Amino acid sequence: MCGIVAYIGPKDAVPILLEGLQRLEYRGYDSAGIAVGTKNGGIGHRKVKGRVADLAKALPARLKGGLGIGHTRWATHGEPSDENAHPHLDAAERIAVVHNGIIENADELKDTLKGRGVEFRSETDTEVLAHLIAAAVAQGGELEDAVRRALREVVGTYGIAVLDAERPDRIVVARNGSPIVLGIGEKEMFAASDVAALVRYTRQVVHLDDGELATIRADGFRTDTAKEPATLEVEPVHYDRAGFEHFLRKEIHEQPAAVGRALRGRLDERFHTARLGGLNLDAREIRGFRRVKVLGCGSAYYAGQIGAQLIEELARIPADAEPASEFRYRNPVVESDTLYIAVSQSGETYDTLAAVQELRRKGGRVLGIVNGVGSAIARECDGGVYLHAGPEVSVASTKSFTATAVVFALLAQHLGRLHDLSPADGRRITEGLKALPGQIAGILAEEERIAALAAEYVRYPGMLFIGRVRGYPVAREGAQKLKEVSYLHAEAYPASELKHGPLALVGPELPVIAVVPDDELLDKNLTTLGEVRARRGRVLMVGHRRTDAADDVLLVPANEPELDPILLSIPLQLFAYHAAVALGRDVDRPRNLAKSVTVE
Ligand code: HGA
Repeated sequence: MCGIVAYIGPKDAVPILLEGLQRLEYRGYDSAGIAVGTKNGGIGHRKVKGRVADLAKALPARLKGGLGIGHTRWATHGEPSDENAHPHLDAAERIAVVHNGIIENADELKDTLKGRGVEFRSETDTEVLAHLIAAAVAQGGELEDAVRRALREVVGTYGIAVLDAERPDRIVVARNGSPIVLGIGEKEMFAASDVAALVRYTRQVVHLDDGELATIRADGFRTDTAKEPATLEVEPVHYDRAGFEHFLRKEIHEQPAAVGRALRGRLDERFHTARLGGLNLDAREIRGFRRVKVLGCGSAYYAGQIGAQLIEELARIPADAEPASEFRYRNPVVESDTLYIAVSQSGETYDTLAAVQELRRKGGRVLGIVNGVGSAIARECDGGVYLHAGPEVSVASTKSFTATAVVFALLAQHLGRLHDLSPADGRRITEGLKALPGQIAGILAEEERIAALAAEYVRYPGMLFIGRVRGYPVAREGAQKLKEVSYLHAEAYPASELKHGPLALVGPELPVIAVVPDDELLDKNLTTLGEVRARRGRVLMVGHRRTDAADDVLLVPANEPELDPILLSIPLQLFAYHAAVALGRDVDRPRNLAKSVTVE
């Protein structure tokens, strides 16, 4: 959330900042702004409520400079407005700051600064940083030291970039809880919240550690600790819509390839298990775990719930999933014989990162299942598995959800084969995994029919999603997708819970979307559907066979029962997407949401 970009070099910074902000817009889109060091030695800036495109229109032609910082905002303190947009400047307009994060003691600091005669122009927490840094700079010394001194007064999280009109040879960046990555160019340097803003210009990057400060100059960079640049493997094309009208639809259709990548080189057909190189755990250590706890937020949590079920089924180790945000605040009991698994697409989700840090502090063993290579969570964990799903730009997650479930299946197979999963069952899972890309492509080919159903169902004010056991996390993710992008009210319940409360809501105005795999619970599920229809509730079933118990059926091919949740989720992604399109929603920029939740 909130995107930061910075540039210093021989070119005009403005188009580079704008291009970077466009690429980061999925992180926040309520307002945007840039500040540049101008030829006459001052800072020129412009910031507006709205999108990066609105900012581009509002920029005066004379705004040019060889260094600059930019920001796209997702408000936490103060409504979206021109004044609250970043960058924030001190009264003399010597210092400009962009910020991702939350300054928790901003009110106190504001009172102190006001006492010293500082006038605030915005309602943000960020503005205190501009005034604190300006005050520190006024005491003399290097900009870096002034920023460090100012940050010592701050409690909270930040990724920041700082411009000083009187030091036009550098930009200072720092991170604590919110990501900052440096990009190394030919006699030019970049910094950003996310590599998406950099890939057009460079493949050489350096990830800052928490608590670290860095300086970028046209001819290089300096970090607190010595760092080897990493080479990015993503292509700029991954951040384009490639002919699709929305990133969400593009990424739904990328799933056969994403699953193929998640599986590549990881199927061990000799021992009917999975080869997972980065776990950093030997067989004996793995056999010592008595319990597995999966942590994640939003769709990562629901994918984690599928994962916990897979581990319990295939490895027979008790496993459950919990929202990372709840876990970190409840003073968790950390057990040495529990394997903790943190799930995050970006690898920067603040609540999940905080949970990992709490676990590590208490000596817990944590694996990361993460898409963002080199991200904070990936670096903080003892080991882990990358999704290799490719960059996910859509705010509503799809391919990383699916790839996470696939990686969990591999992990569960691996743990299972170290316990009592037979070679025959191991082989069954391997064959099932190999079939997934083709089966997903088959489901995607049904898009037209799913779109037609979605267009019909949007006339209802909301929908209830239900599923039993393997179907339940699928129902939760289905409801999540629908509410995220269509804004229709959608809730998920275990099918067995329906008659304990939510059935009171069911009637001609509230349809039920039922996830019904063809497993040992089929008859129970069909009975539940009968109970819904007896109350004149319309039923859309996602499952493996046609039945009179539902009004509408979306069929998916059967796989091994343990892997069914992966396939059952796919039609519900398309259903949510087409519901949102039918309602004319801004699919890639759903209201109030942003990707990569780097604030708590
Ligand atoms: N607190 C700042 C930055 C918000 C942010 O980082 N969002 O992700 C603000 O409200 O402007």
